[in-house]
Amino acid sequence: APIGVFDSGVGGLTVAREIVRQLPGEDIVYFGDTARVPYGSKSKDNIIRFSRQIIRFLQTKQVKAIVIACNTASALALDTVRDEFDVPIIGVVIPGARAAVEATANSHVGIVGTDATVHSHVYTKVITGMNPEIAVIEKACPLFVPLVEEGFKNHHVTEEIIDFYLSSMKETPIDTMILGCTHYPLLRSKIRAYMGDEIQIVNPAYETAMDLKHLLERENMVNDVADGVLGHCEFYVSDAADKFKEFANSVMPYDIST
Ligand code: DGN
Repeated sequence: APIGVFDSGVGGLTVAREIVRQLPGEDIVYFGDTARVPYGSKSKDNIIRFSRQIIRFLQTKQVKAIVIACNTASALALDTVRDEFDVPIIGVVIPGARAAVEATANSHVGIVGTDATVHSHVYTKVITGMNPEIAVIEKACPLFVPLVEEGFKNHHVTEEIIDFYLSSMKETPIDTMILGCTHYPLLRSKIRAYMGDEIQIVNPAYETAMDLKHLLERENMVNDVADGVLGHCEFYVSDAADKFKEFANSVMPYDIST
């Protein structure tokens, strides 16, 4: 059975990419809600409603587990939908938070994400729930998403916007930073260059794929690579398939078909 992965659009591909790397034998069914992106500016009720619809769709594909590959949907919908469905559902927030708690040496962690993720304070709640000593500083960076989607990664405006959003965080003592939005790992080298080499950068996509691997191992559900045959990825979107495909081909380790 495949793994279901969903996101508000293309961002979750950074999570799918990590799953392919860490669990190369697994089949993946990916759903990108490109008709309703961005989730970052939507209300909690709607994000829960969208997530339910997508989970029902993924269940028609007989998925054995579902990854909410979107920080915004993980932050706002995971708690609700996890109790409503039988299939195991994991999000990206808890794995990312746990990695940051383990990584920080001075107990100061910075979070960047969408408006919705930051205003939910979910990362702060999860981190301080794991270790109340840790001070968390959050910053919404909504313009990072369109910059990545429009291919502006190497444009000088991206550096200016990074400076605009992160200059105050740079003044704080944080030694660990969570890239709390699916698109931000694609700006990682720029953020790293700006924040400096001393900062440890946590990519929740990577941590989530590790958690998924542990979950499948626990449940004895791992699909090993048999005879060199890798897992197959199937992609579904709610709009603009061509644009999705172009972006996916720049993120995934191989060309995709939809
Ligand atoms: N996938 C969203 C997230 O990780 O928060 C970012 C895209 C969006 O919906 N704004």
